Amino acid sequence: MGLNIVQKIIKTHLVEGDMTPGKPIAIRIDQTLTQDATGTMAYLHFEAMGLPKVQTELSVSYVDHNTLQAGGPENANDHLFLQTAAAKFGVYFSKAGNGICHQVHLERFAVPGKTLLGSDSHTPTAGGIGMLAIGAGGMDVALAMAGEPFYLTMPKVVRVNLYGKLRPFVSAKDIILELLRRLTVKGGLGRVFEYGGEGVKYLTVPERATITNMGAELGATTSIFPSDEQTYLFMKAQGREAQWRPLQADPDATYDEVIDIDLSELEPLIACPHMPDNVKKVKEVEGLRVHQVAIGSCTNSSYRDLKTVGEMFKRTGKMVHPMVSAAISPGSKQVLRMMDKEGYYDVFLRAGFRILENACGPCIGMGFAPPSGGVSVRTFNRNFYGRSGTKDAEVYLASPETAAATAMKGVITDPRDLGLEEIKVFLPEKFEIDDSMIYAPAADPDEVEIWKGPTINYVGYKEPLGDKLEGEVLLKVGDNITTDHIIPGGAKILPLRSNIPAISEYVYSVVDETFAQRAKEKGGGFIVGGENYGQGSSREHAAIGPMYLGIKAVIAKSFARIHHANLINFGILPLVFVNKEDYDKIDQGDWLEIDLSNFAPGEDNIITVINRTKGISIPTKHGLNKRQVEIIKAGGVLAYVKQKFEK
Ligand code: MIC
Ligand code: SF4
Repeated sequence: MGLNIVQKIIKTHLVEGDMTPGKPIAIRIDQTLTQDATGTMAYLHFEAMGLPKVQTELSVSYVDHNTLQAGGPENANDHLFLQTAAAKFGVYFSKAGNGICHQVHLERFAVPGKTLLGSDSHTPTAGGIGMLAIGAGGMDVALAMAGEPFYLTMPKVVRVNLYGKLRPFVSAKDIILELLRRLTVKGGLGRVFEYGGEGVKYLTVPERATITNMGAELGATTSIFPSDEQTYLFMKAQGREAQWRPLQADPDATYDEVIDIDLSELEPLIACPHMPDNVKKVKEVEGLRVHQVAIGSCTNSSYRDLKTVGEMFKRTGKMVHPMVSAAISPGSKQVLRMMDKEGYYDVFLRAGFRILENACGPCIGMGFAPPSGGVSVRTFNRNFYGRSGTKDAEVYLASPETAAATAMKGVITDPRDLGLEEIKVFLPEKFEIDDSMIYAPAADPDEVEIWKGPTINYVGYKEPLGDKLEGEVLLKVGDNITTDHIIPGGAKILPLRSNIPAISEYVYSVVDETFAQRAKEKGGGFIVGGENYGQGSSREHAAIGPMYLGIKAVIAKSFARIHHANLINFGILPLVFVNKEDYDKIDQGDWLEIDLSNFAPGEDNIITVINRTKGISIPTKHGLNKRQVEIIKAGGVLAYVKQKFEK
């Protein structure tokens, strides 16, 4: 029987399991990537494992998230730590100023047919080149660097059939927004989206990467495109044609589900506040007054995206509207140099754009926050409540075309209304290749001393749970809680990513300011959540912080994949209500007891939660496999692998 692309890659990397959807498997990881906000922890974990050198084919450490701290040495301390750790452990280091990890990885390192594990939820960006690229917590990435396989649930493979051709001013972003509109932020759970069909050949690698990038917002394990002529052209323009290889699904490949999208029917779409799946036609919200426009992020900051914006301003001769503050953050130094070379830097400056650093910047609330109650139109992938840095801002997500038209008019504008002729951006023959800010690992690691500033404060695991858990429900939350709710981003909190006691003070601070204090006073306890608990980012601080505050278990209706894995890694028991209505039978402040003496692997094993306050018993399931149960029992994965490495 023929194989699809996902099965082909998994088959050649399979270490455990048999590719039955829904069953646990383990795969070998060829490449890893980290970024600074999660990377500090990843290398601290790796150091704690006690190995001299990474075991992967290639590992890269990027600095792109916390680049411009306003006062305080934390960022600079982290960067130095990361640079010295990379040099010592055999990892390439991409310095701040070189670009956003996903954009740079696509340009310089990603290879079709290989596996990539990254400590960032948008790692699937590299699926645009035909890589099986998965986001995970820093601990899982540290384990992969240590040569351990990556454990996951064999996903269902969804074939997304693209046919027809996009109309002018409708672009890749609209394709993924259409999927989010149809499937919602939960629609991708346990699935990989494999793109195919006639429409694929018209999409360049960076356009494909926009789609696989934002596939993360579907909750998908990852997304992937075939490796074809387009892939070859992109890699050739990067001077990497020698690394190209073709990768296609067999003609008789089968899929668990199929979705059809007629590209010729799509029109410009926009995700409205405060969820990426709150998608409407641009036409439906046209005319809304906008205060700022931001073009950039790992979703839409490629050569193609910026050149399209540049051409729109050049051809209309328009300026940014006087009442709009508009900014561009290029995806990488390469993109910036291309813009410079082709004269678009000048176009942007003349048009009145602010040019921000080529980094994550405003996407993670690092500056450029909207005014109070303001409306911001962004080409990014997330518009979660408060993420922009302004609590009451209204953030919309759209294509570069829509963002550019909106910046000109000062109100949300359908780019087709500008009356411009179609803009076609072709790949350049050769990109401006400049790897001068990427450093190879040290030739002699013994000569490198890892530099650790005083703001780096590591806590990797805690005491094992024991046989009986008891305590108070410290917080009860609703559906779709994001990791941004659990550990917010932003200029104040991000610099604390390598300081666990300090960052833990901010756990759930946007939901309930007194949470951390209460957790400490009560000596820990429980959290109760709704559906899709922990969606969004890969940040394991959303598990480490609660662990540090003594959270023993999270009981929810369902969990998002990466956060679920992160909870287990840090010894917090994730329990799922057997009957969803039981969610109503626990209130904040209730006293719970959980007997773990029969805690054993098994999908259907029941764990009874006794609500002492209400005098009732509530059945829950953990669904954990043998390895996961052992990890919880050991007090976290670090303690677990240490036992294993010592044997
Ligand atoms: C994000 O987009 O939320 C981040 C910041 O890139 C995170 C990682 C982090 O919190 O460090 C992600 O997506 O995984
Ligand atoms: Fe950076 Fe934003 Fe992409 Fe996360 S989503 S990696 S913060 S640009």
